[in-house]
Amino acid sequence: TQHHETSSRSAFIAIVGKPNVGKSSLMNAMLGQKVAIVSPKPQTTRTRIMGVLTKGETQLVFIDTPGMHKPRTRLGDYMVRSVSEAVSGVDACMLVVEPEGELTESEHSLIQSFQKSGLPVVLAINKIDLLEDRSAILARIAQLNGLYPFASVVPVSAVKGDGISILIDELSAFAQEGPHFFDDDALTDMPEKALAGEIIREKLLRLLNHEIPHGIAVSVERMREREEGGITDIDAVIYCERESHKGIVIGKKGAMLKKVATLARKDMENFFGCKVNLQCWVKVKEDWRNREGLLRSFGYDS
Ligand code: GDP
Ligand code: K
Ligand code: MG
Repeated sequence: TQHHETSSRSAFIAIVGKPNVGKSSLMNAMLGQKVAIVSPKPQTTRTRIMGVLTKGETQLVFIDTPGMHKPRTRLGDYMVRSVSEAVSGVDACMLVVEPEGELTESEHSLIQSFQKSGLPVVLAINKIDLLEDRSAILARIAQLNGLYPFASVVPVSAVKGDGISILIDELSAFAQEGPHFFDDDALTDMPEKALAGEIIREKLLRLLNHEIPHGIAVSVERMREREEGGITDIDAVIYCERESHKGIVIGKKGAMLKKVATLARKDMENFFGCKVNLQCWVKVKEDWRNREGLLRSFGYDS
């Protein structure tokens, strides 16, 4: 029998860092597609999301984690646990930090956990577009290099796209010989229904006031392509914690819900590559964040 020499390689990479540092934005920038939702609010990313990037023989599987924070609810607790689960068993970590300022306590404890595990870590200094004086990057690199023997340090901007291909190259160095775990054209492990729900949640996070979005969950009840093809019907329920929140989500004469649904539909059409007919309903489910059964029905497996 003939022996086929395979050179396919893959690496699992956990993306970690404090909330809002740009973890999801960086993963999306590397994938060239918005897979993880992004917003200026902490706790935007609730579950572990895998992003898949295949370039030639190398497949990188990114695990985008929720930021570290002190859990106050069962959902928060789940989010923190999914960070530590994501880090175990990966080939390397990518730690994302701000371009300036003191490191937080949670960042220091992450570095300590690297020290214990001896995990290779690529440090991404994100948001360098915000620096007025680019030469400040050198001092930042020197400061951070003193804290851990990082495999490499890459200054990047997820928003401007600076340094992204260097980052991909650095991370590719950790790929091990072996099969690809996903199809070469896959972008994520997230089921399409969950992705559609996340797109709606992102619009809500962007358009609504501070207090409400964390009390919101989206459940996509139906997603079906019509027989004649070309159009996909998507039915989604937006759950909020209070009757008063429901009014805000719907808005005056339904204006807010319409805006959310229009923006979400455009993103879905772009992502799924077909026309979408999106229907959204708003329901009240009090205190859903603390009820495990409901958490599971929203897709947060714990
Ligand atoms: P995460 O919580 O770490 O996943 O952070 P996100 O990816 O959700 O980003 C948080 C906020 O930072 C969003 O408003 C992003 O648009 C913004 N952001 C992310 N990367 C950059 C960057 O390179 N430059 C600037 N100026 N903003 C960024
Ligand atoms: K965020
Ligand atoms: Mg995120």
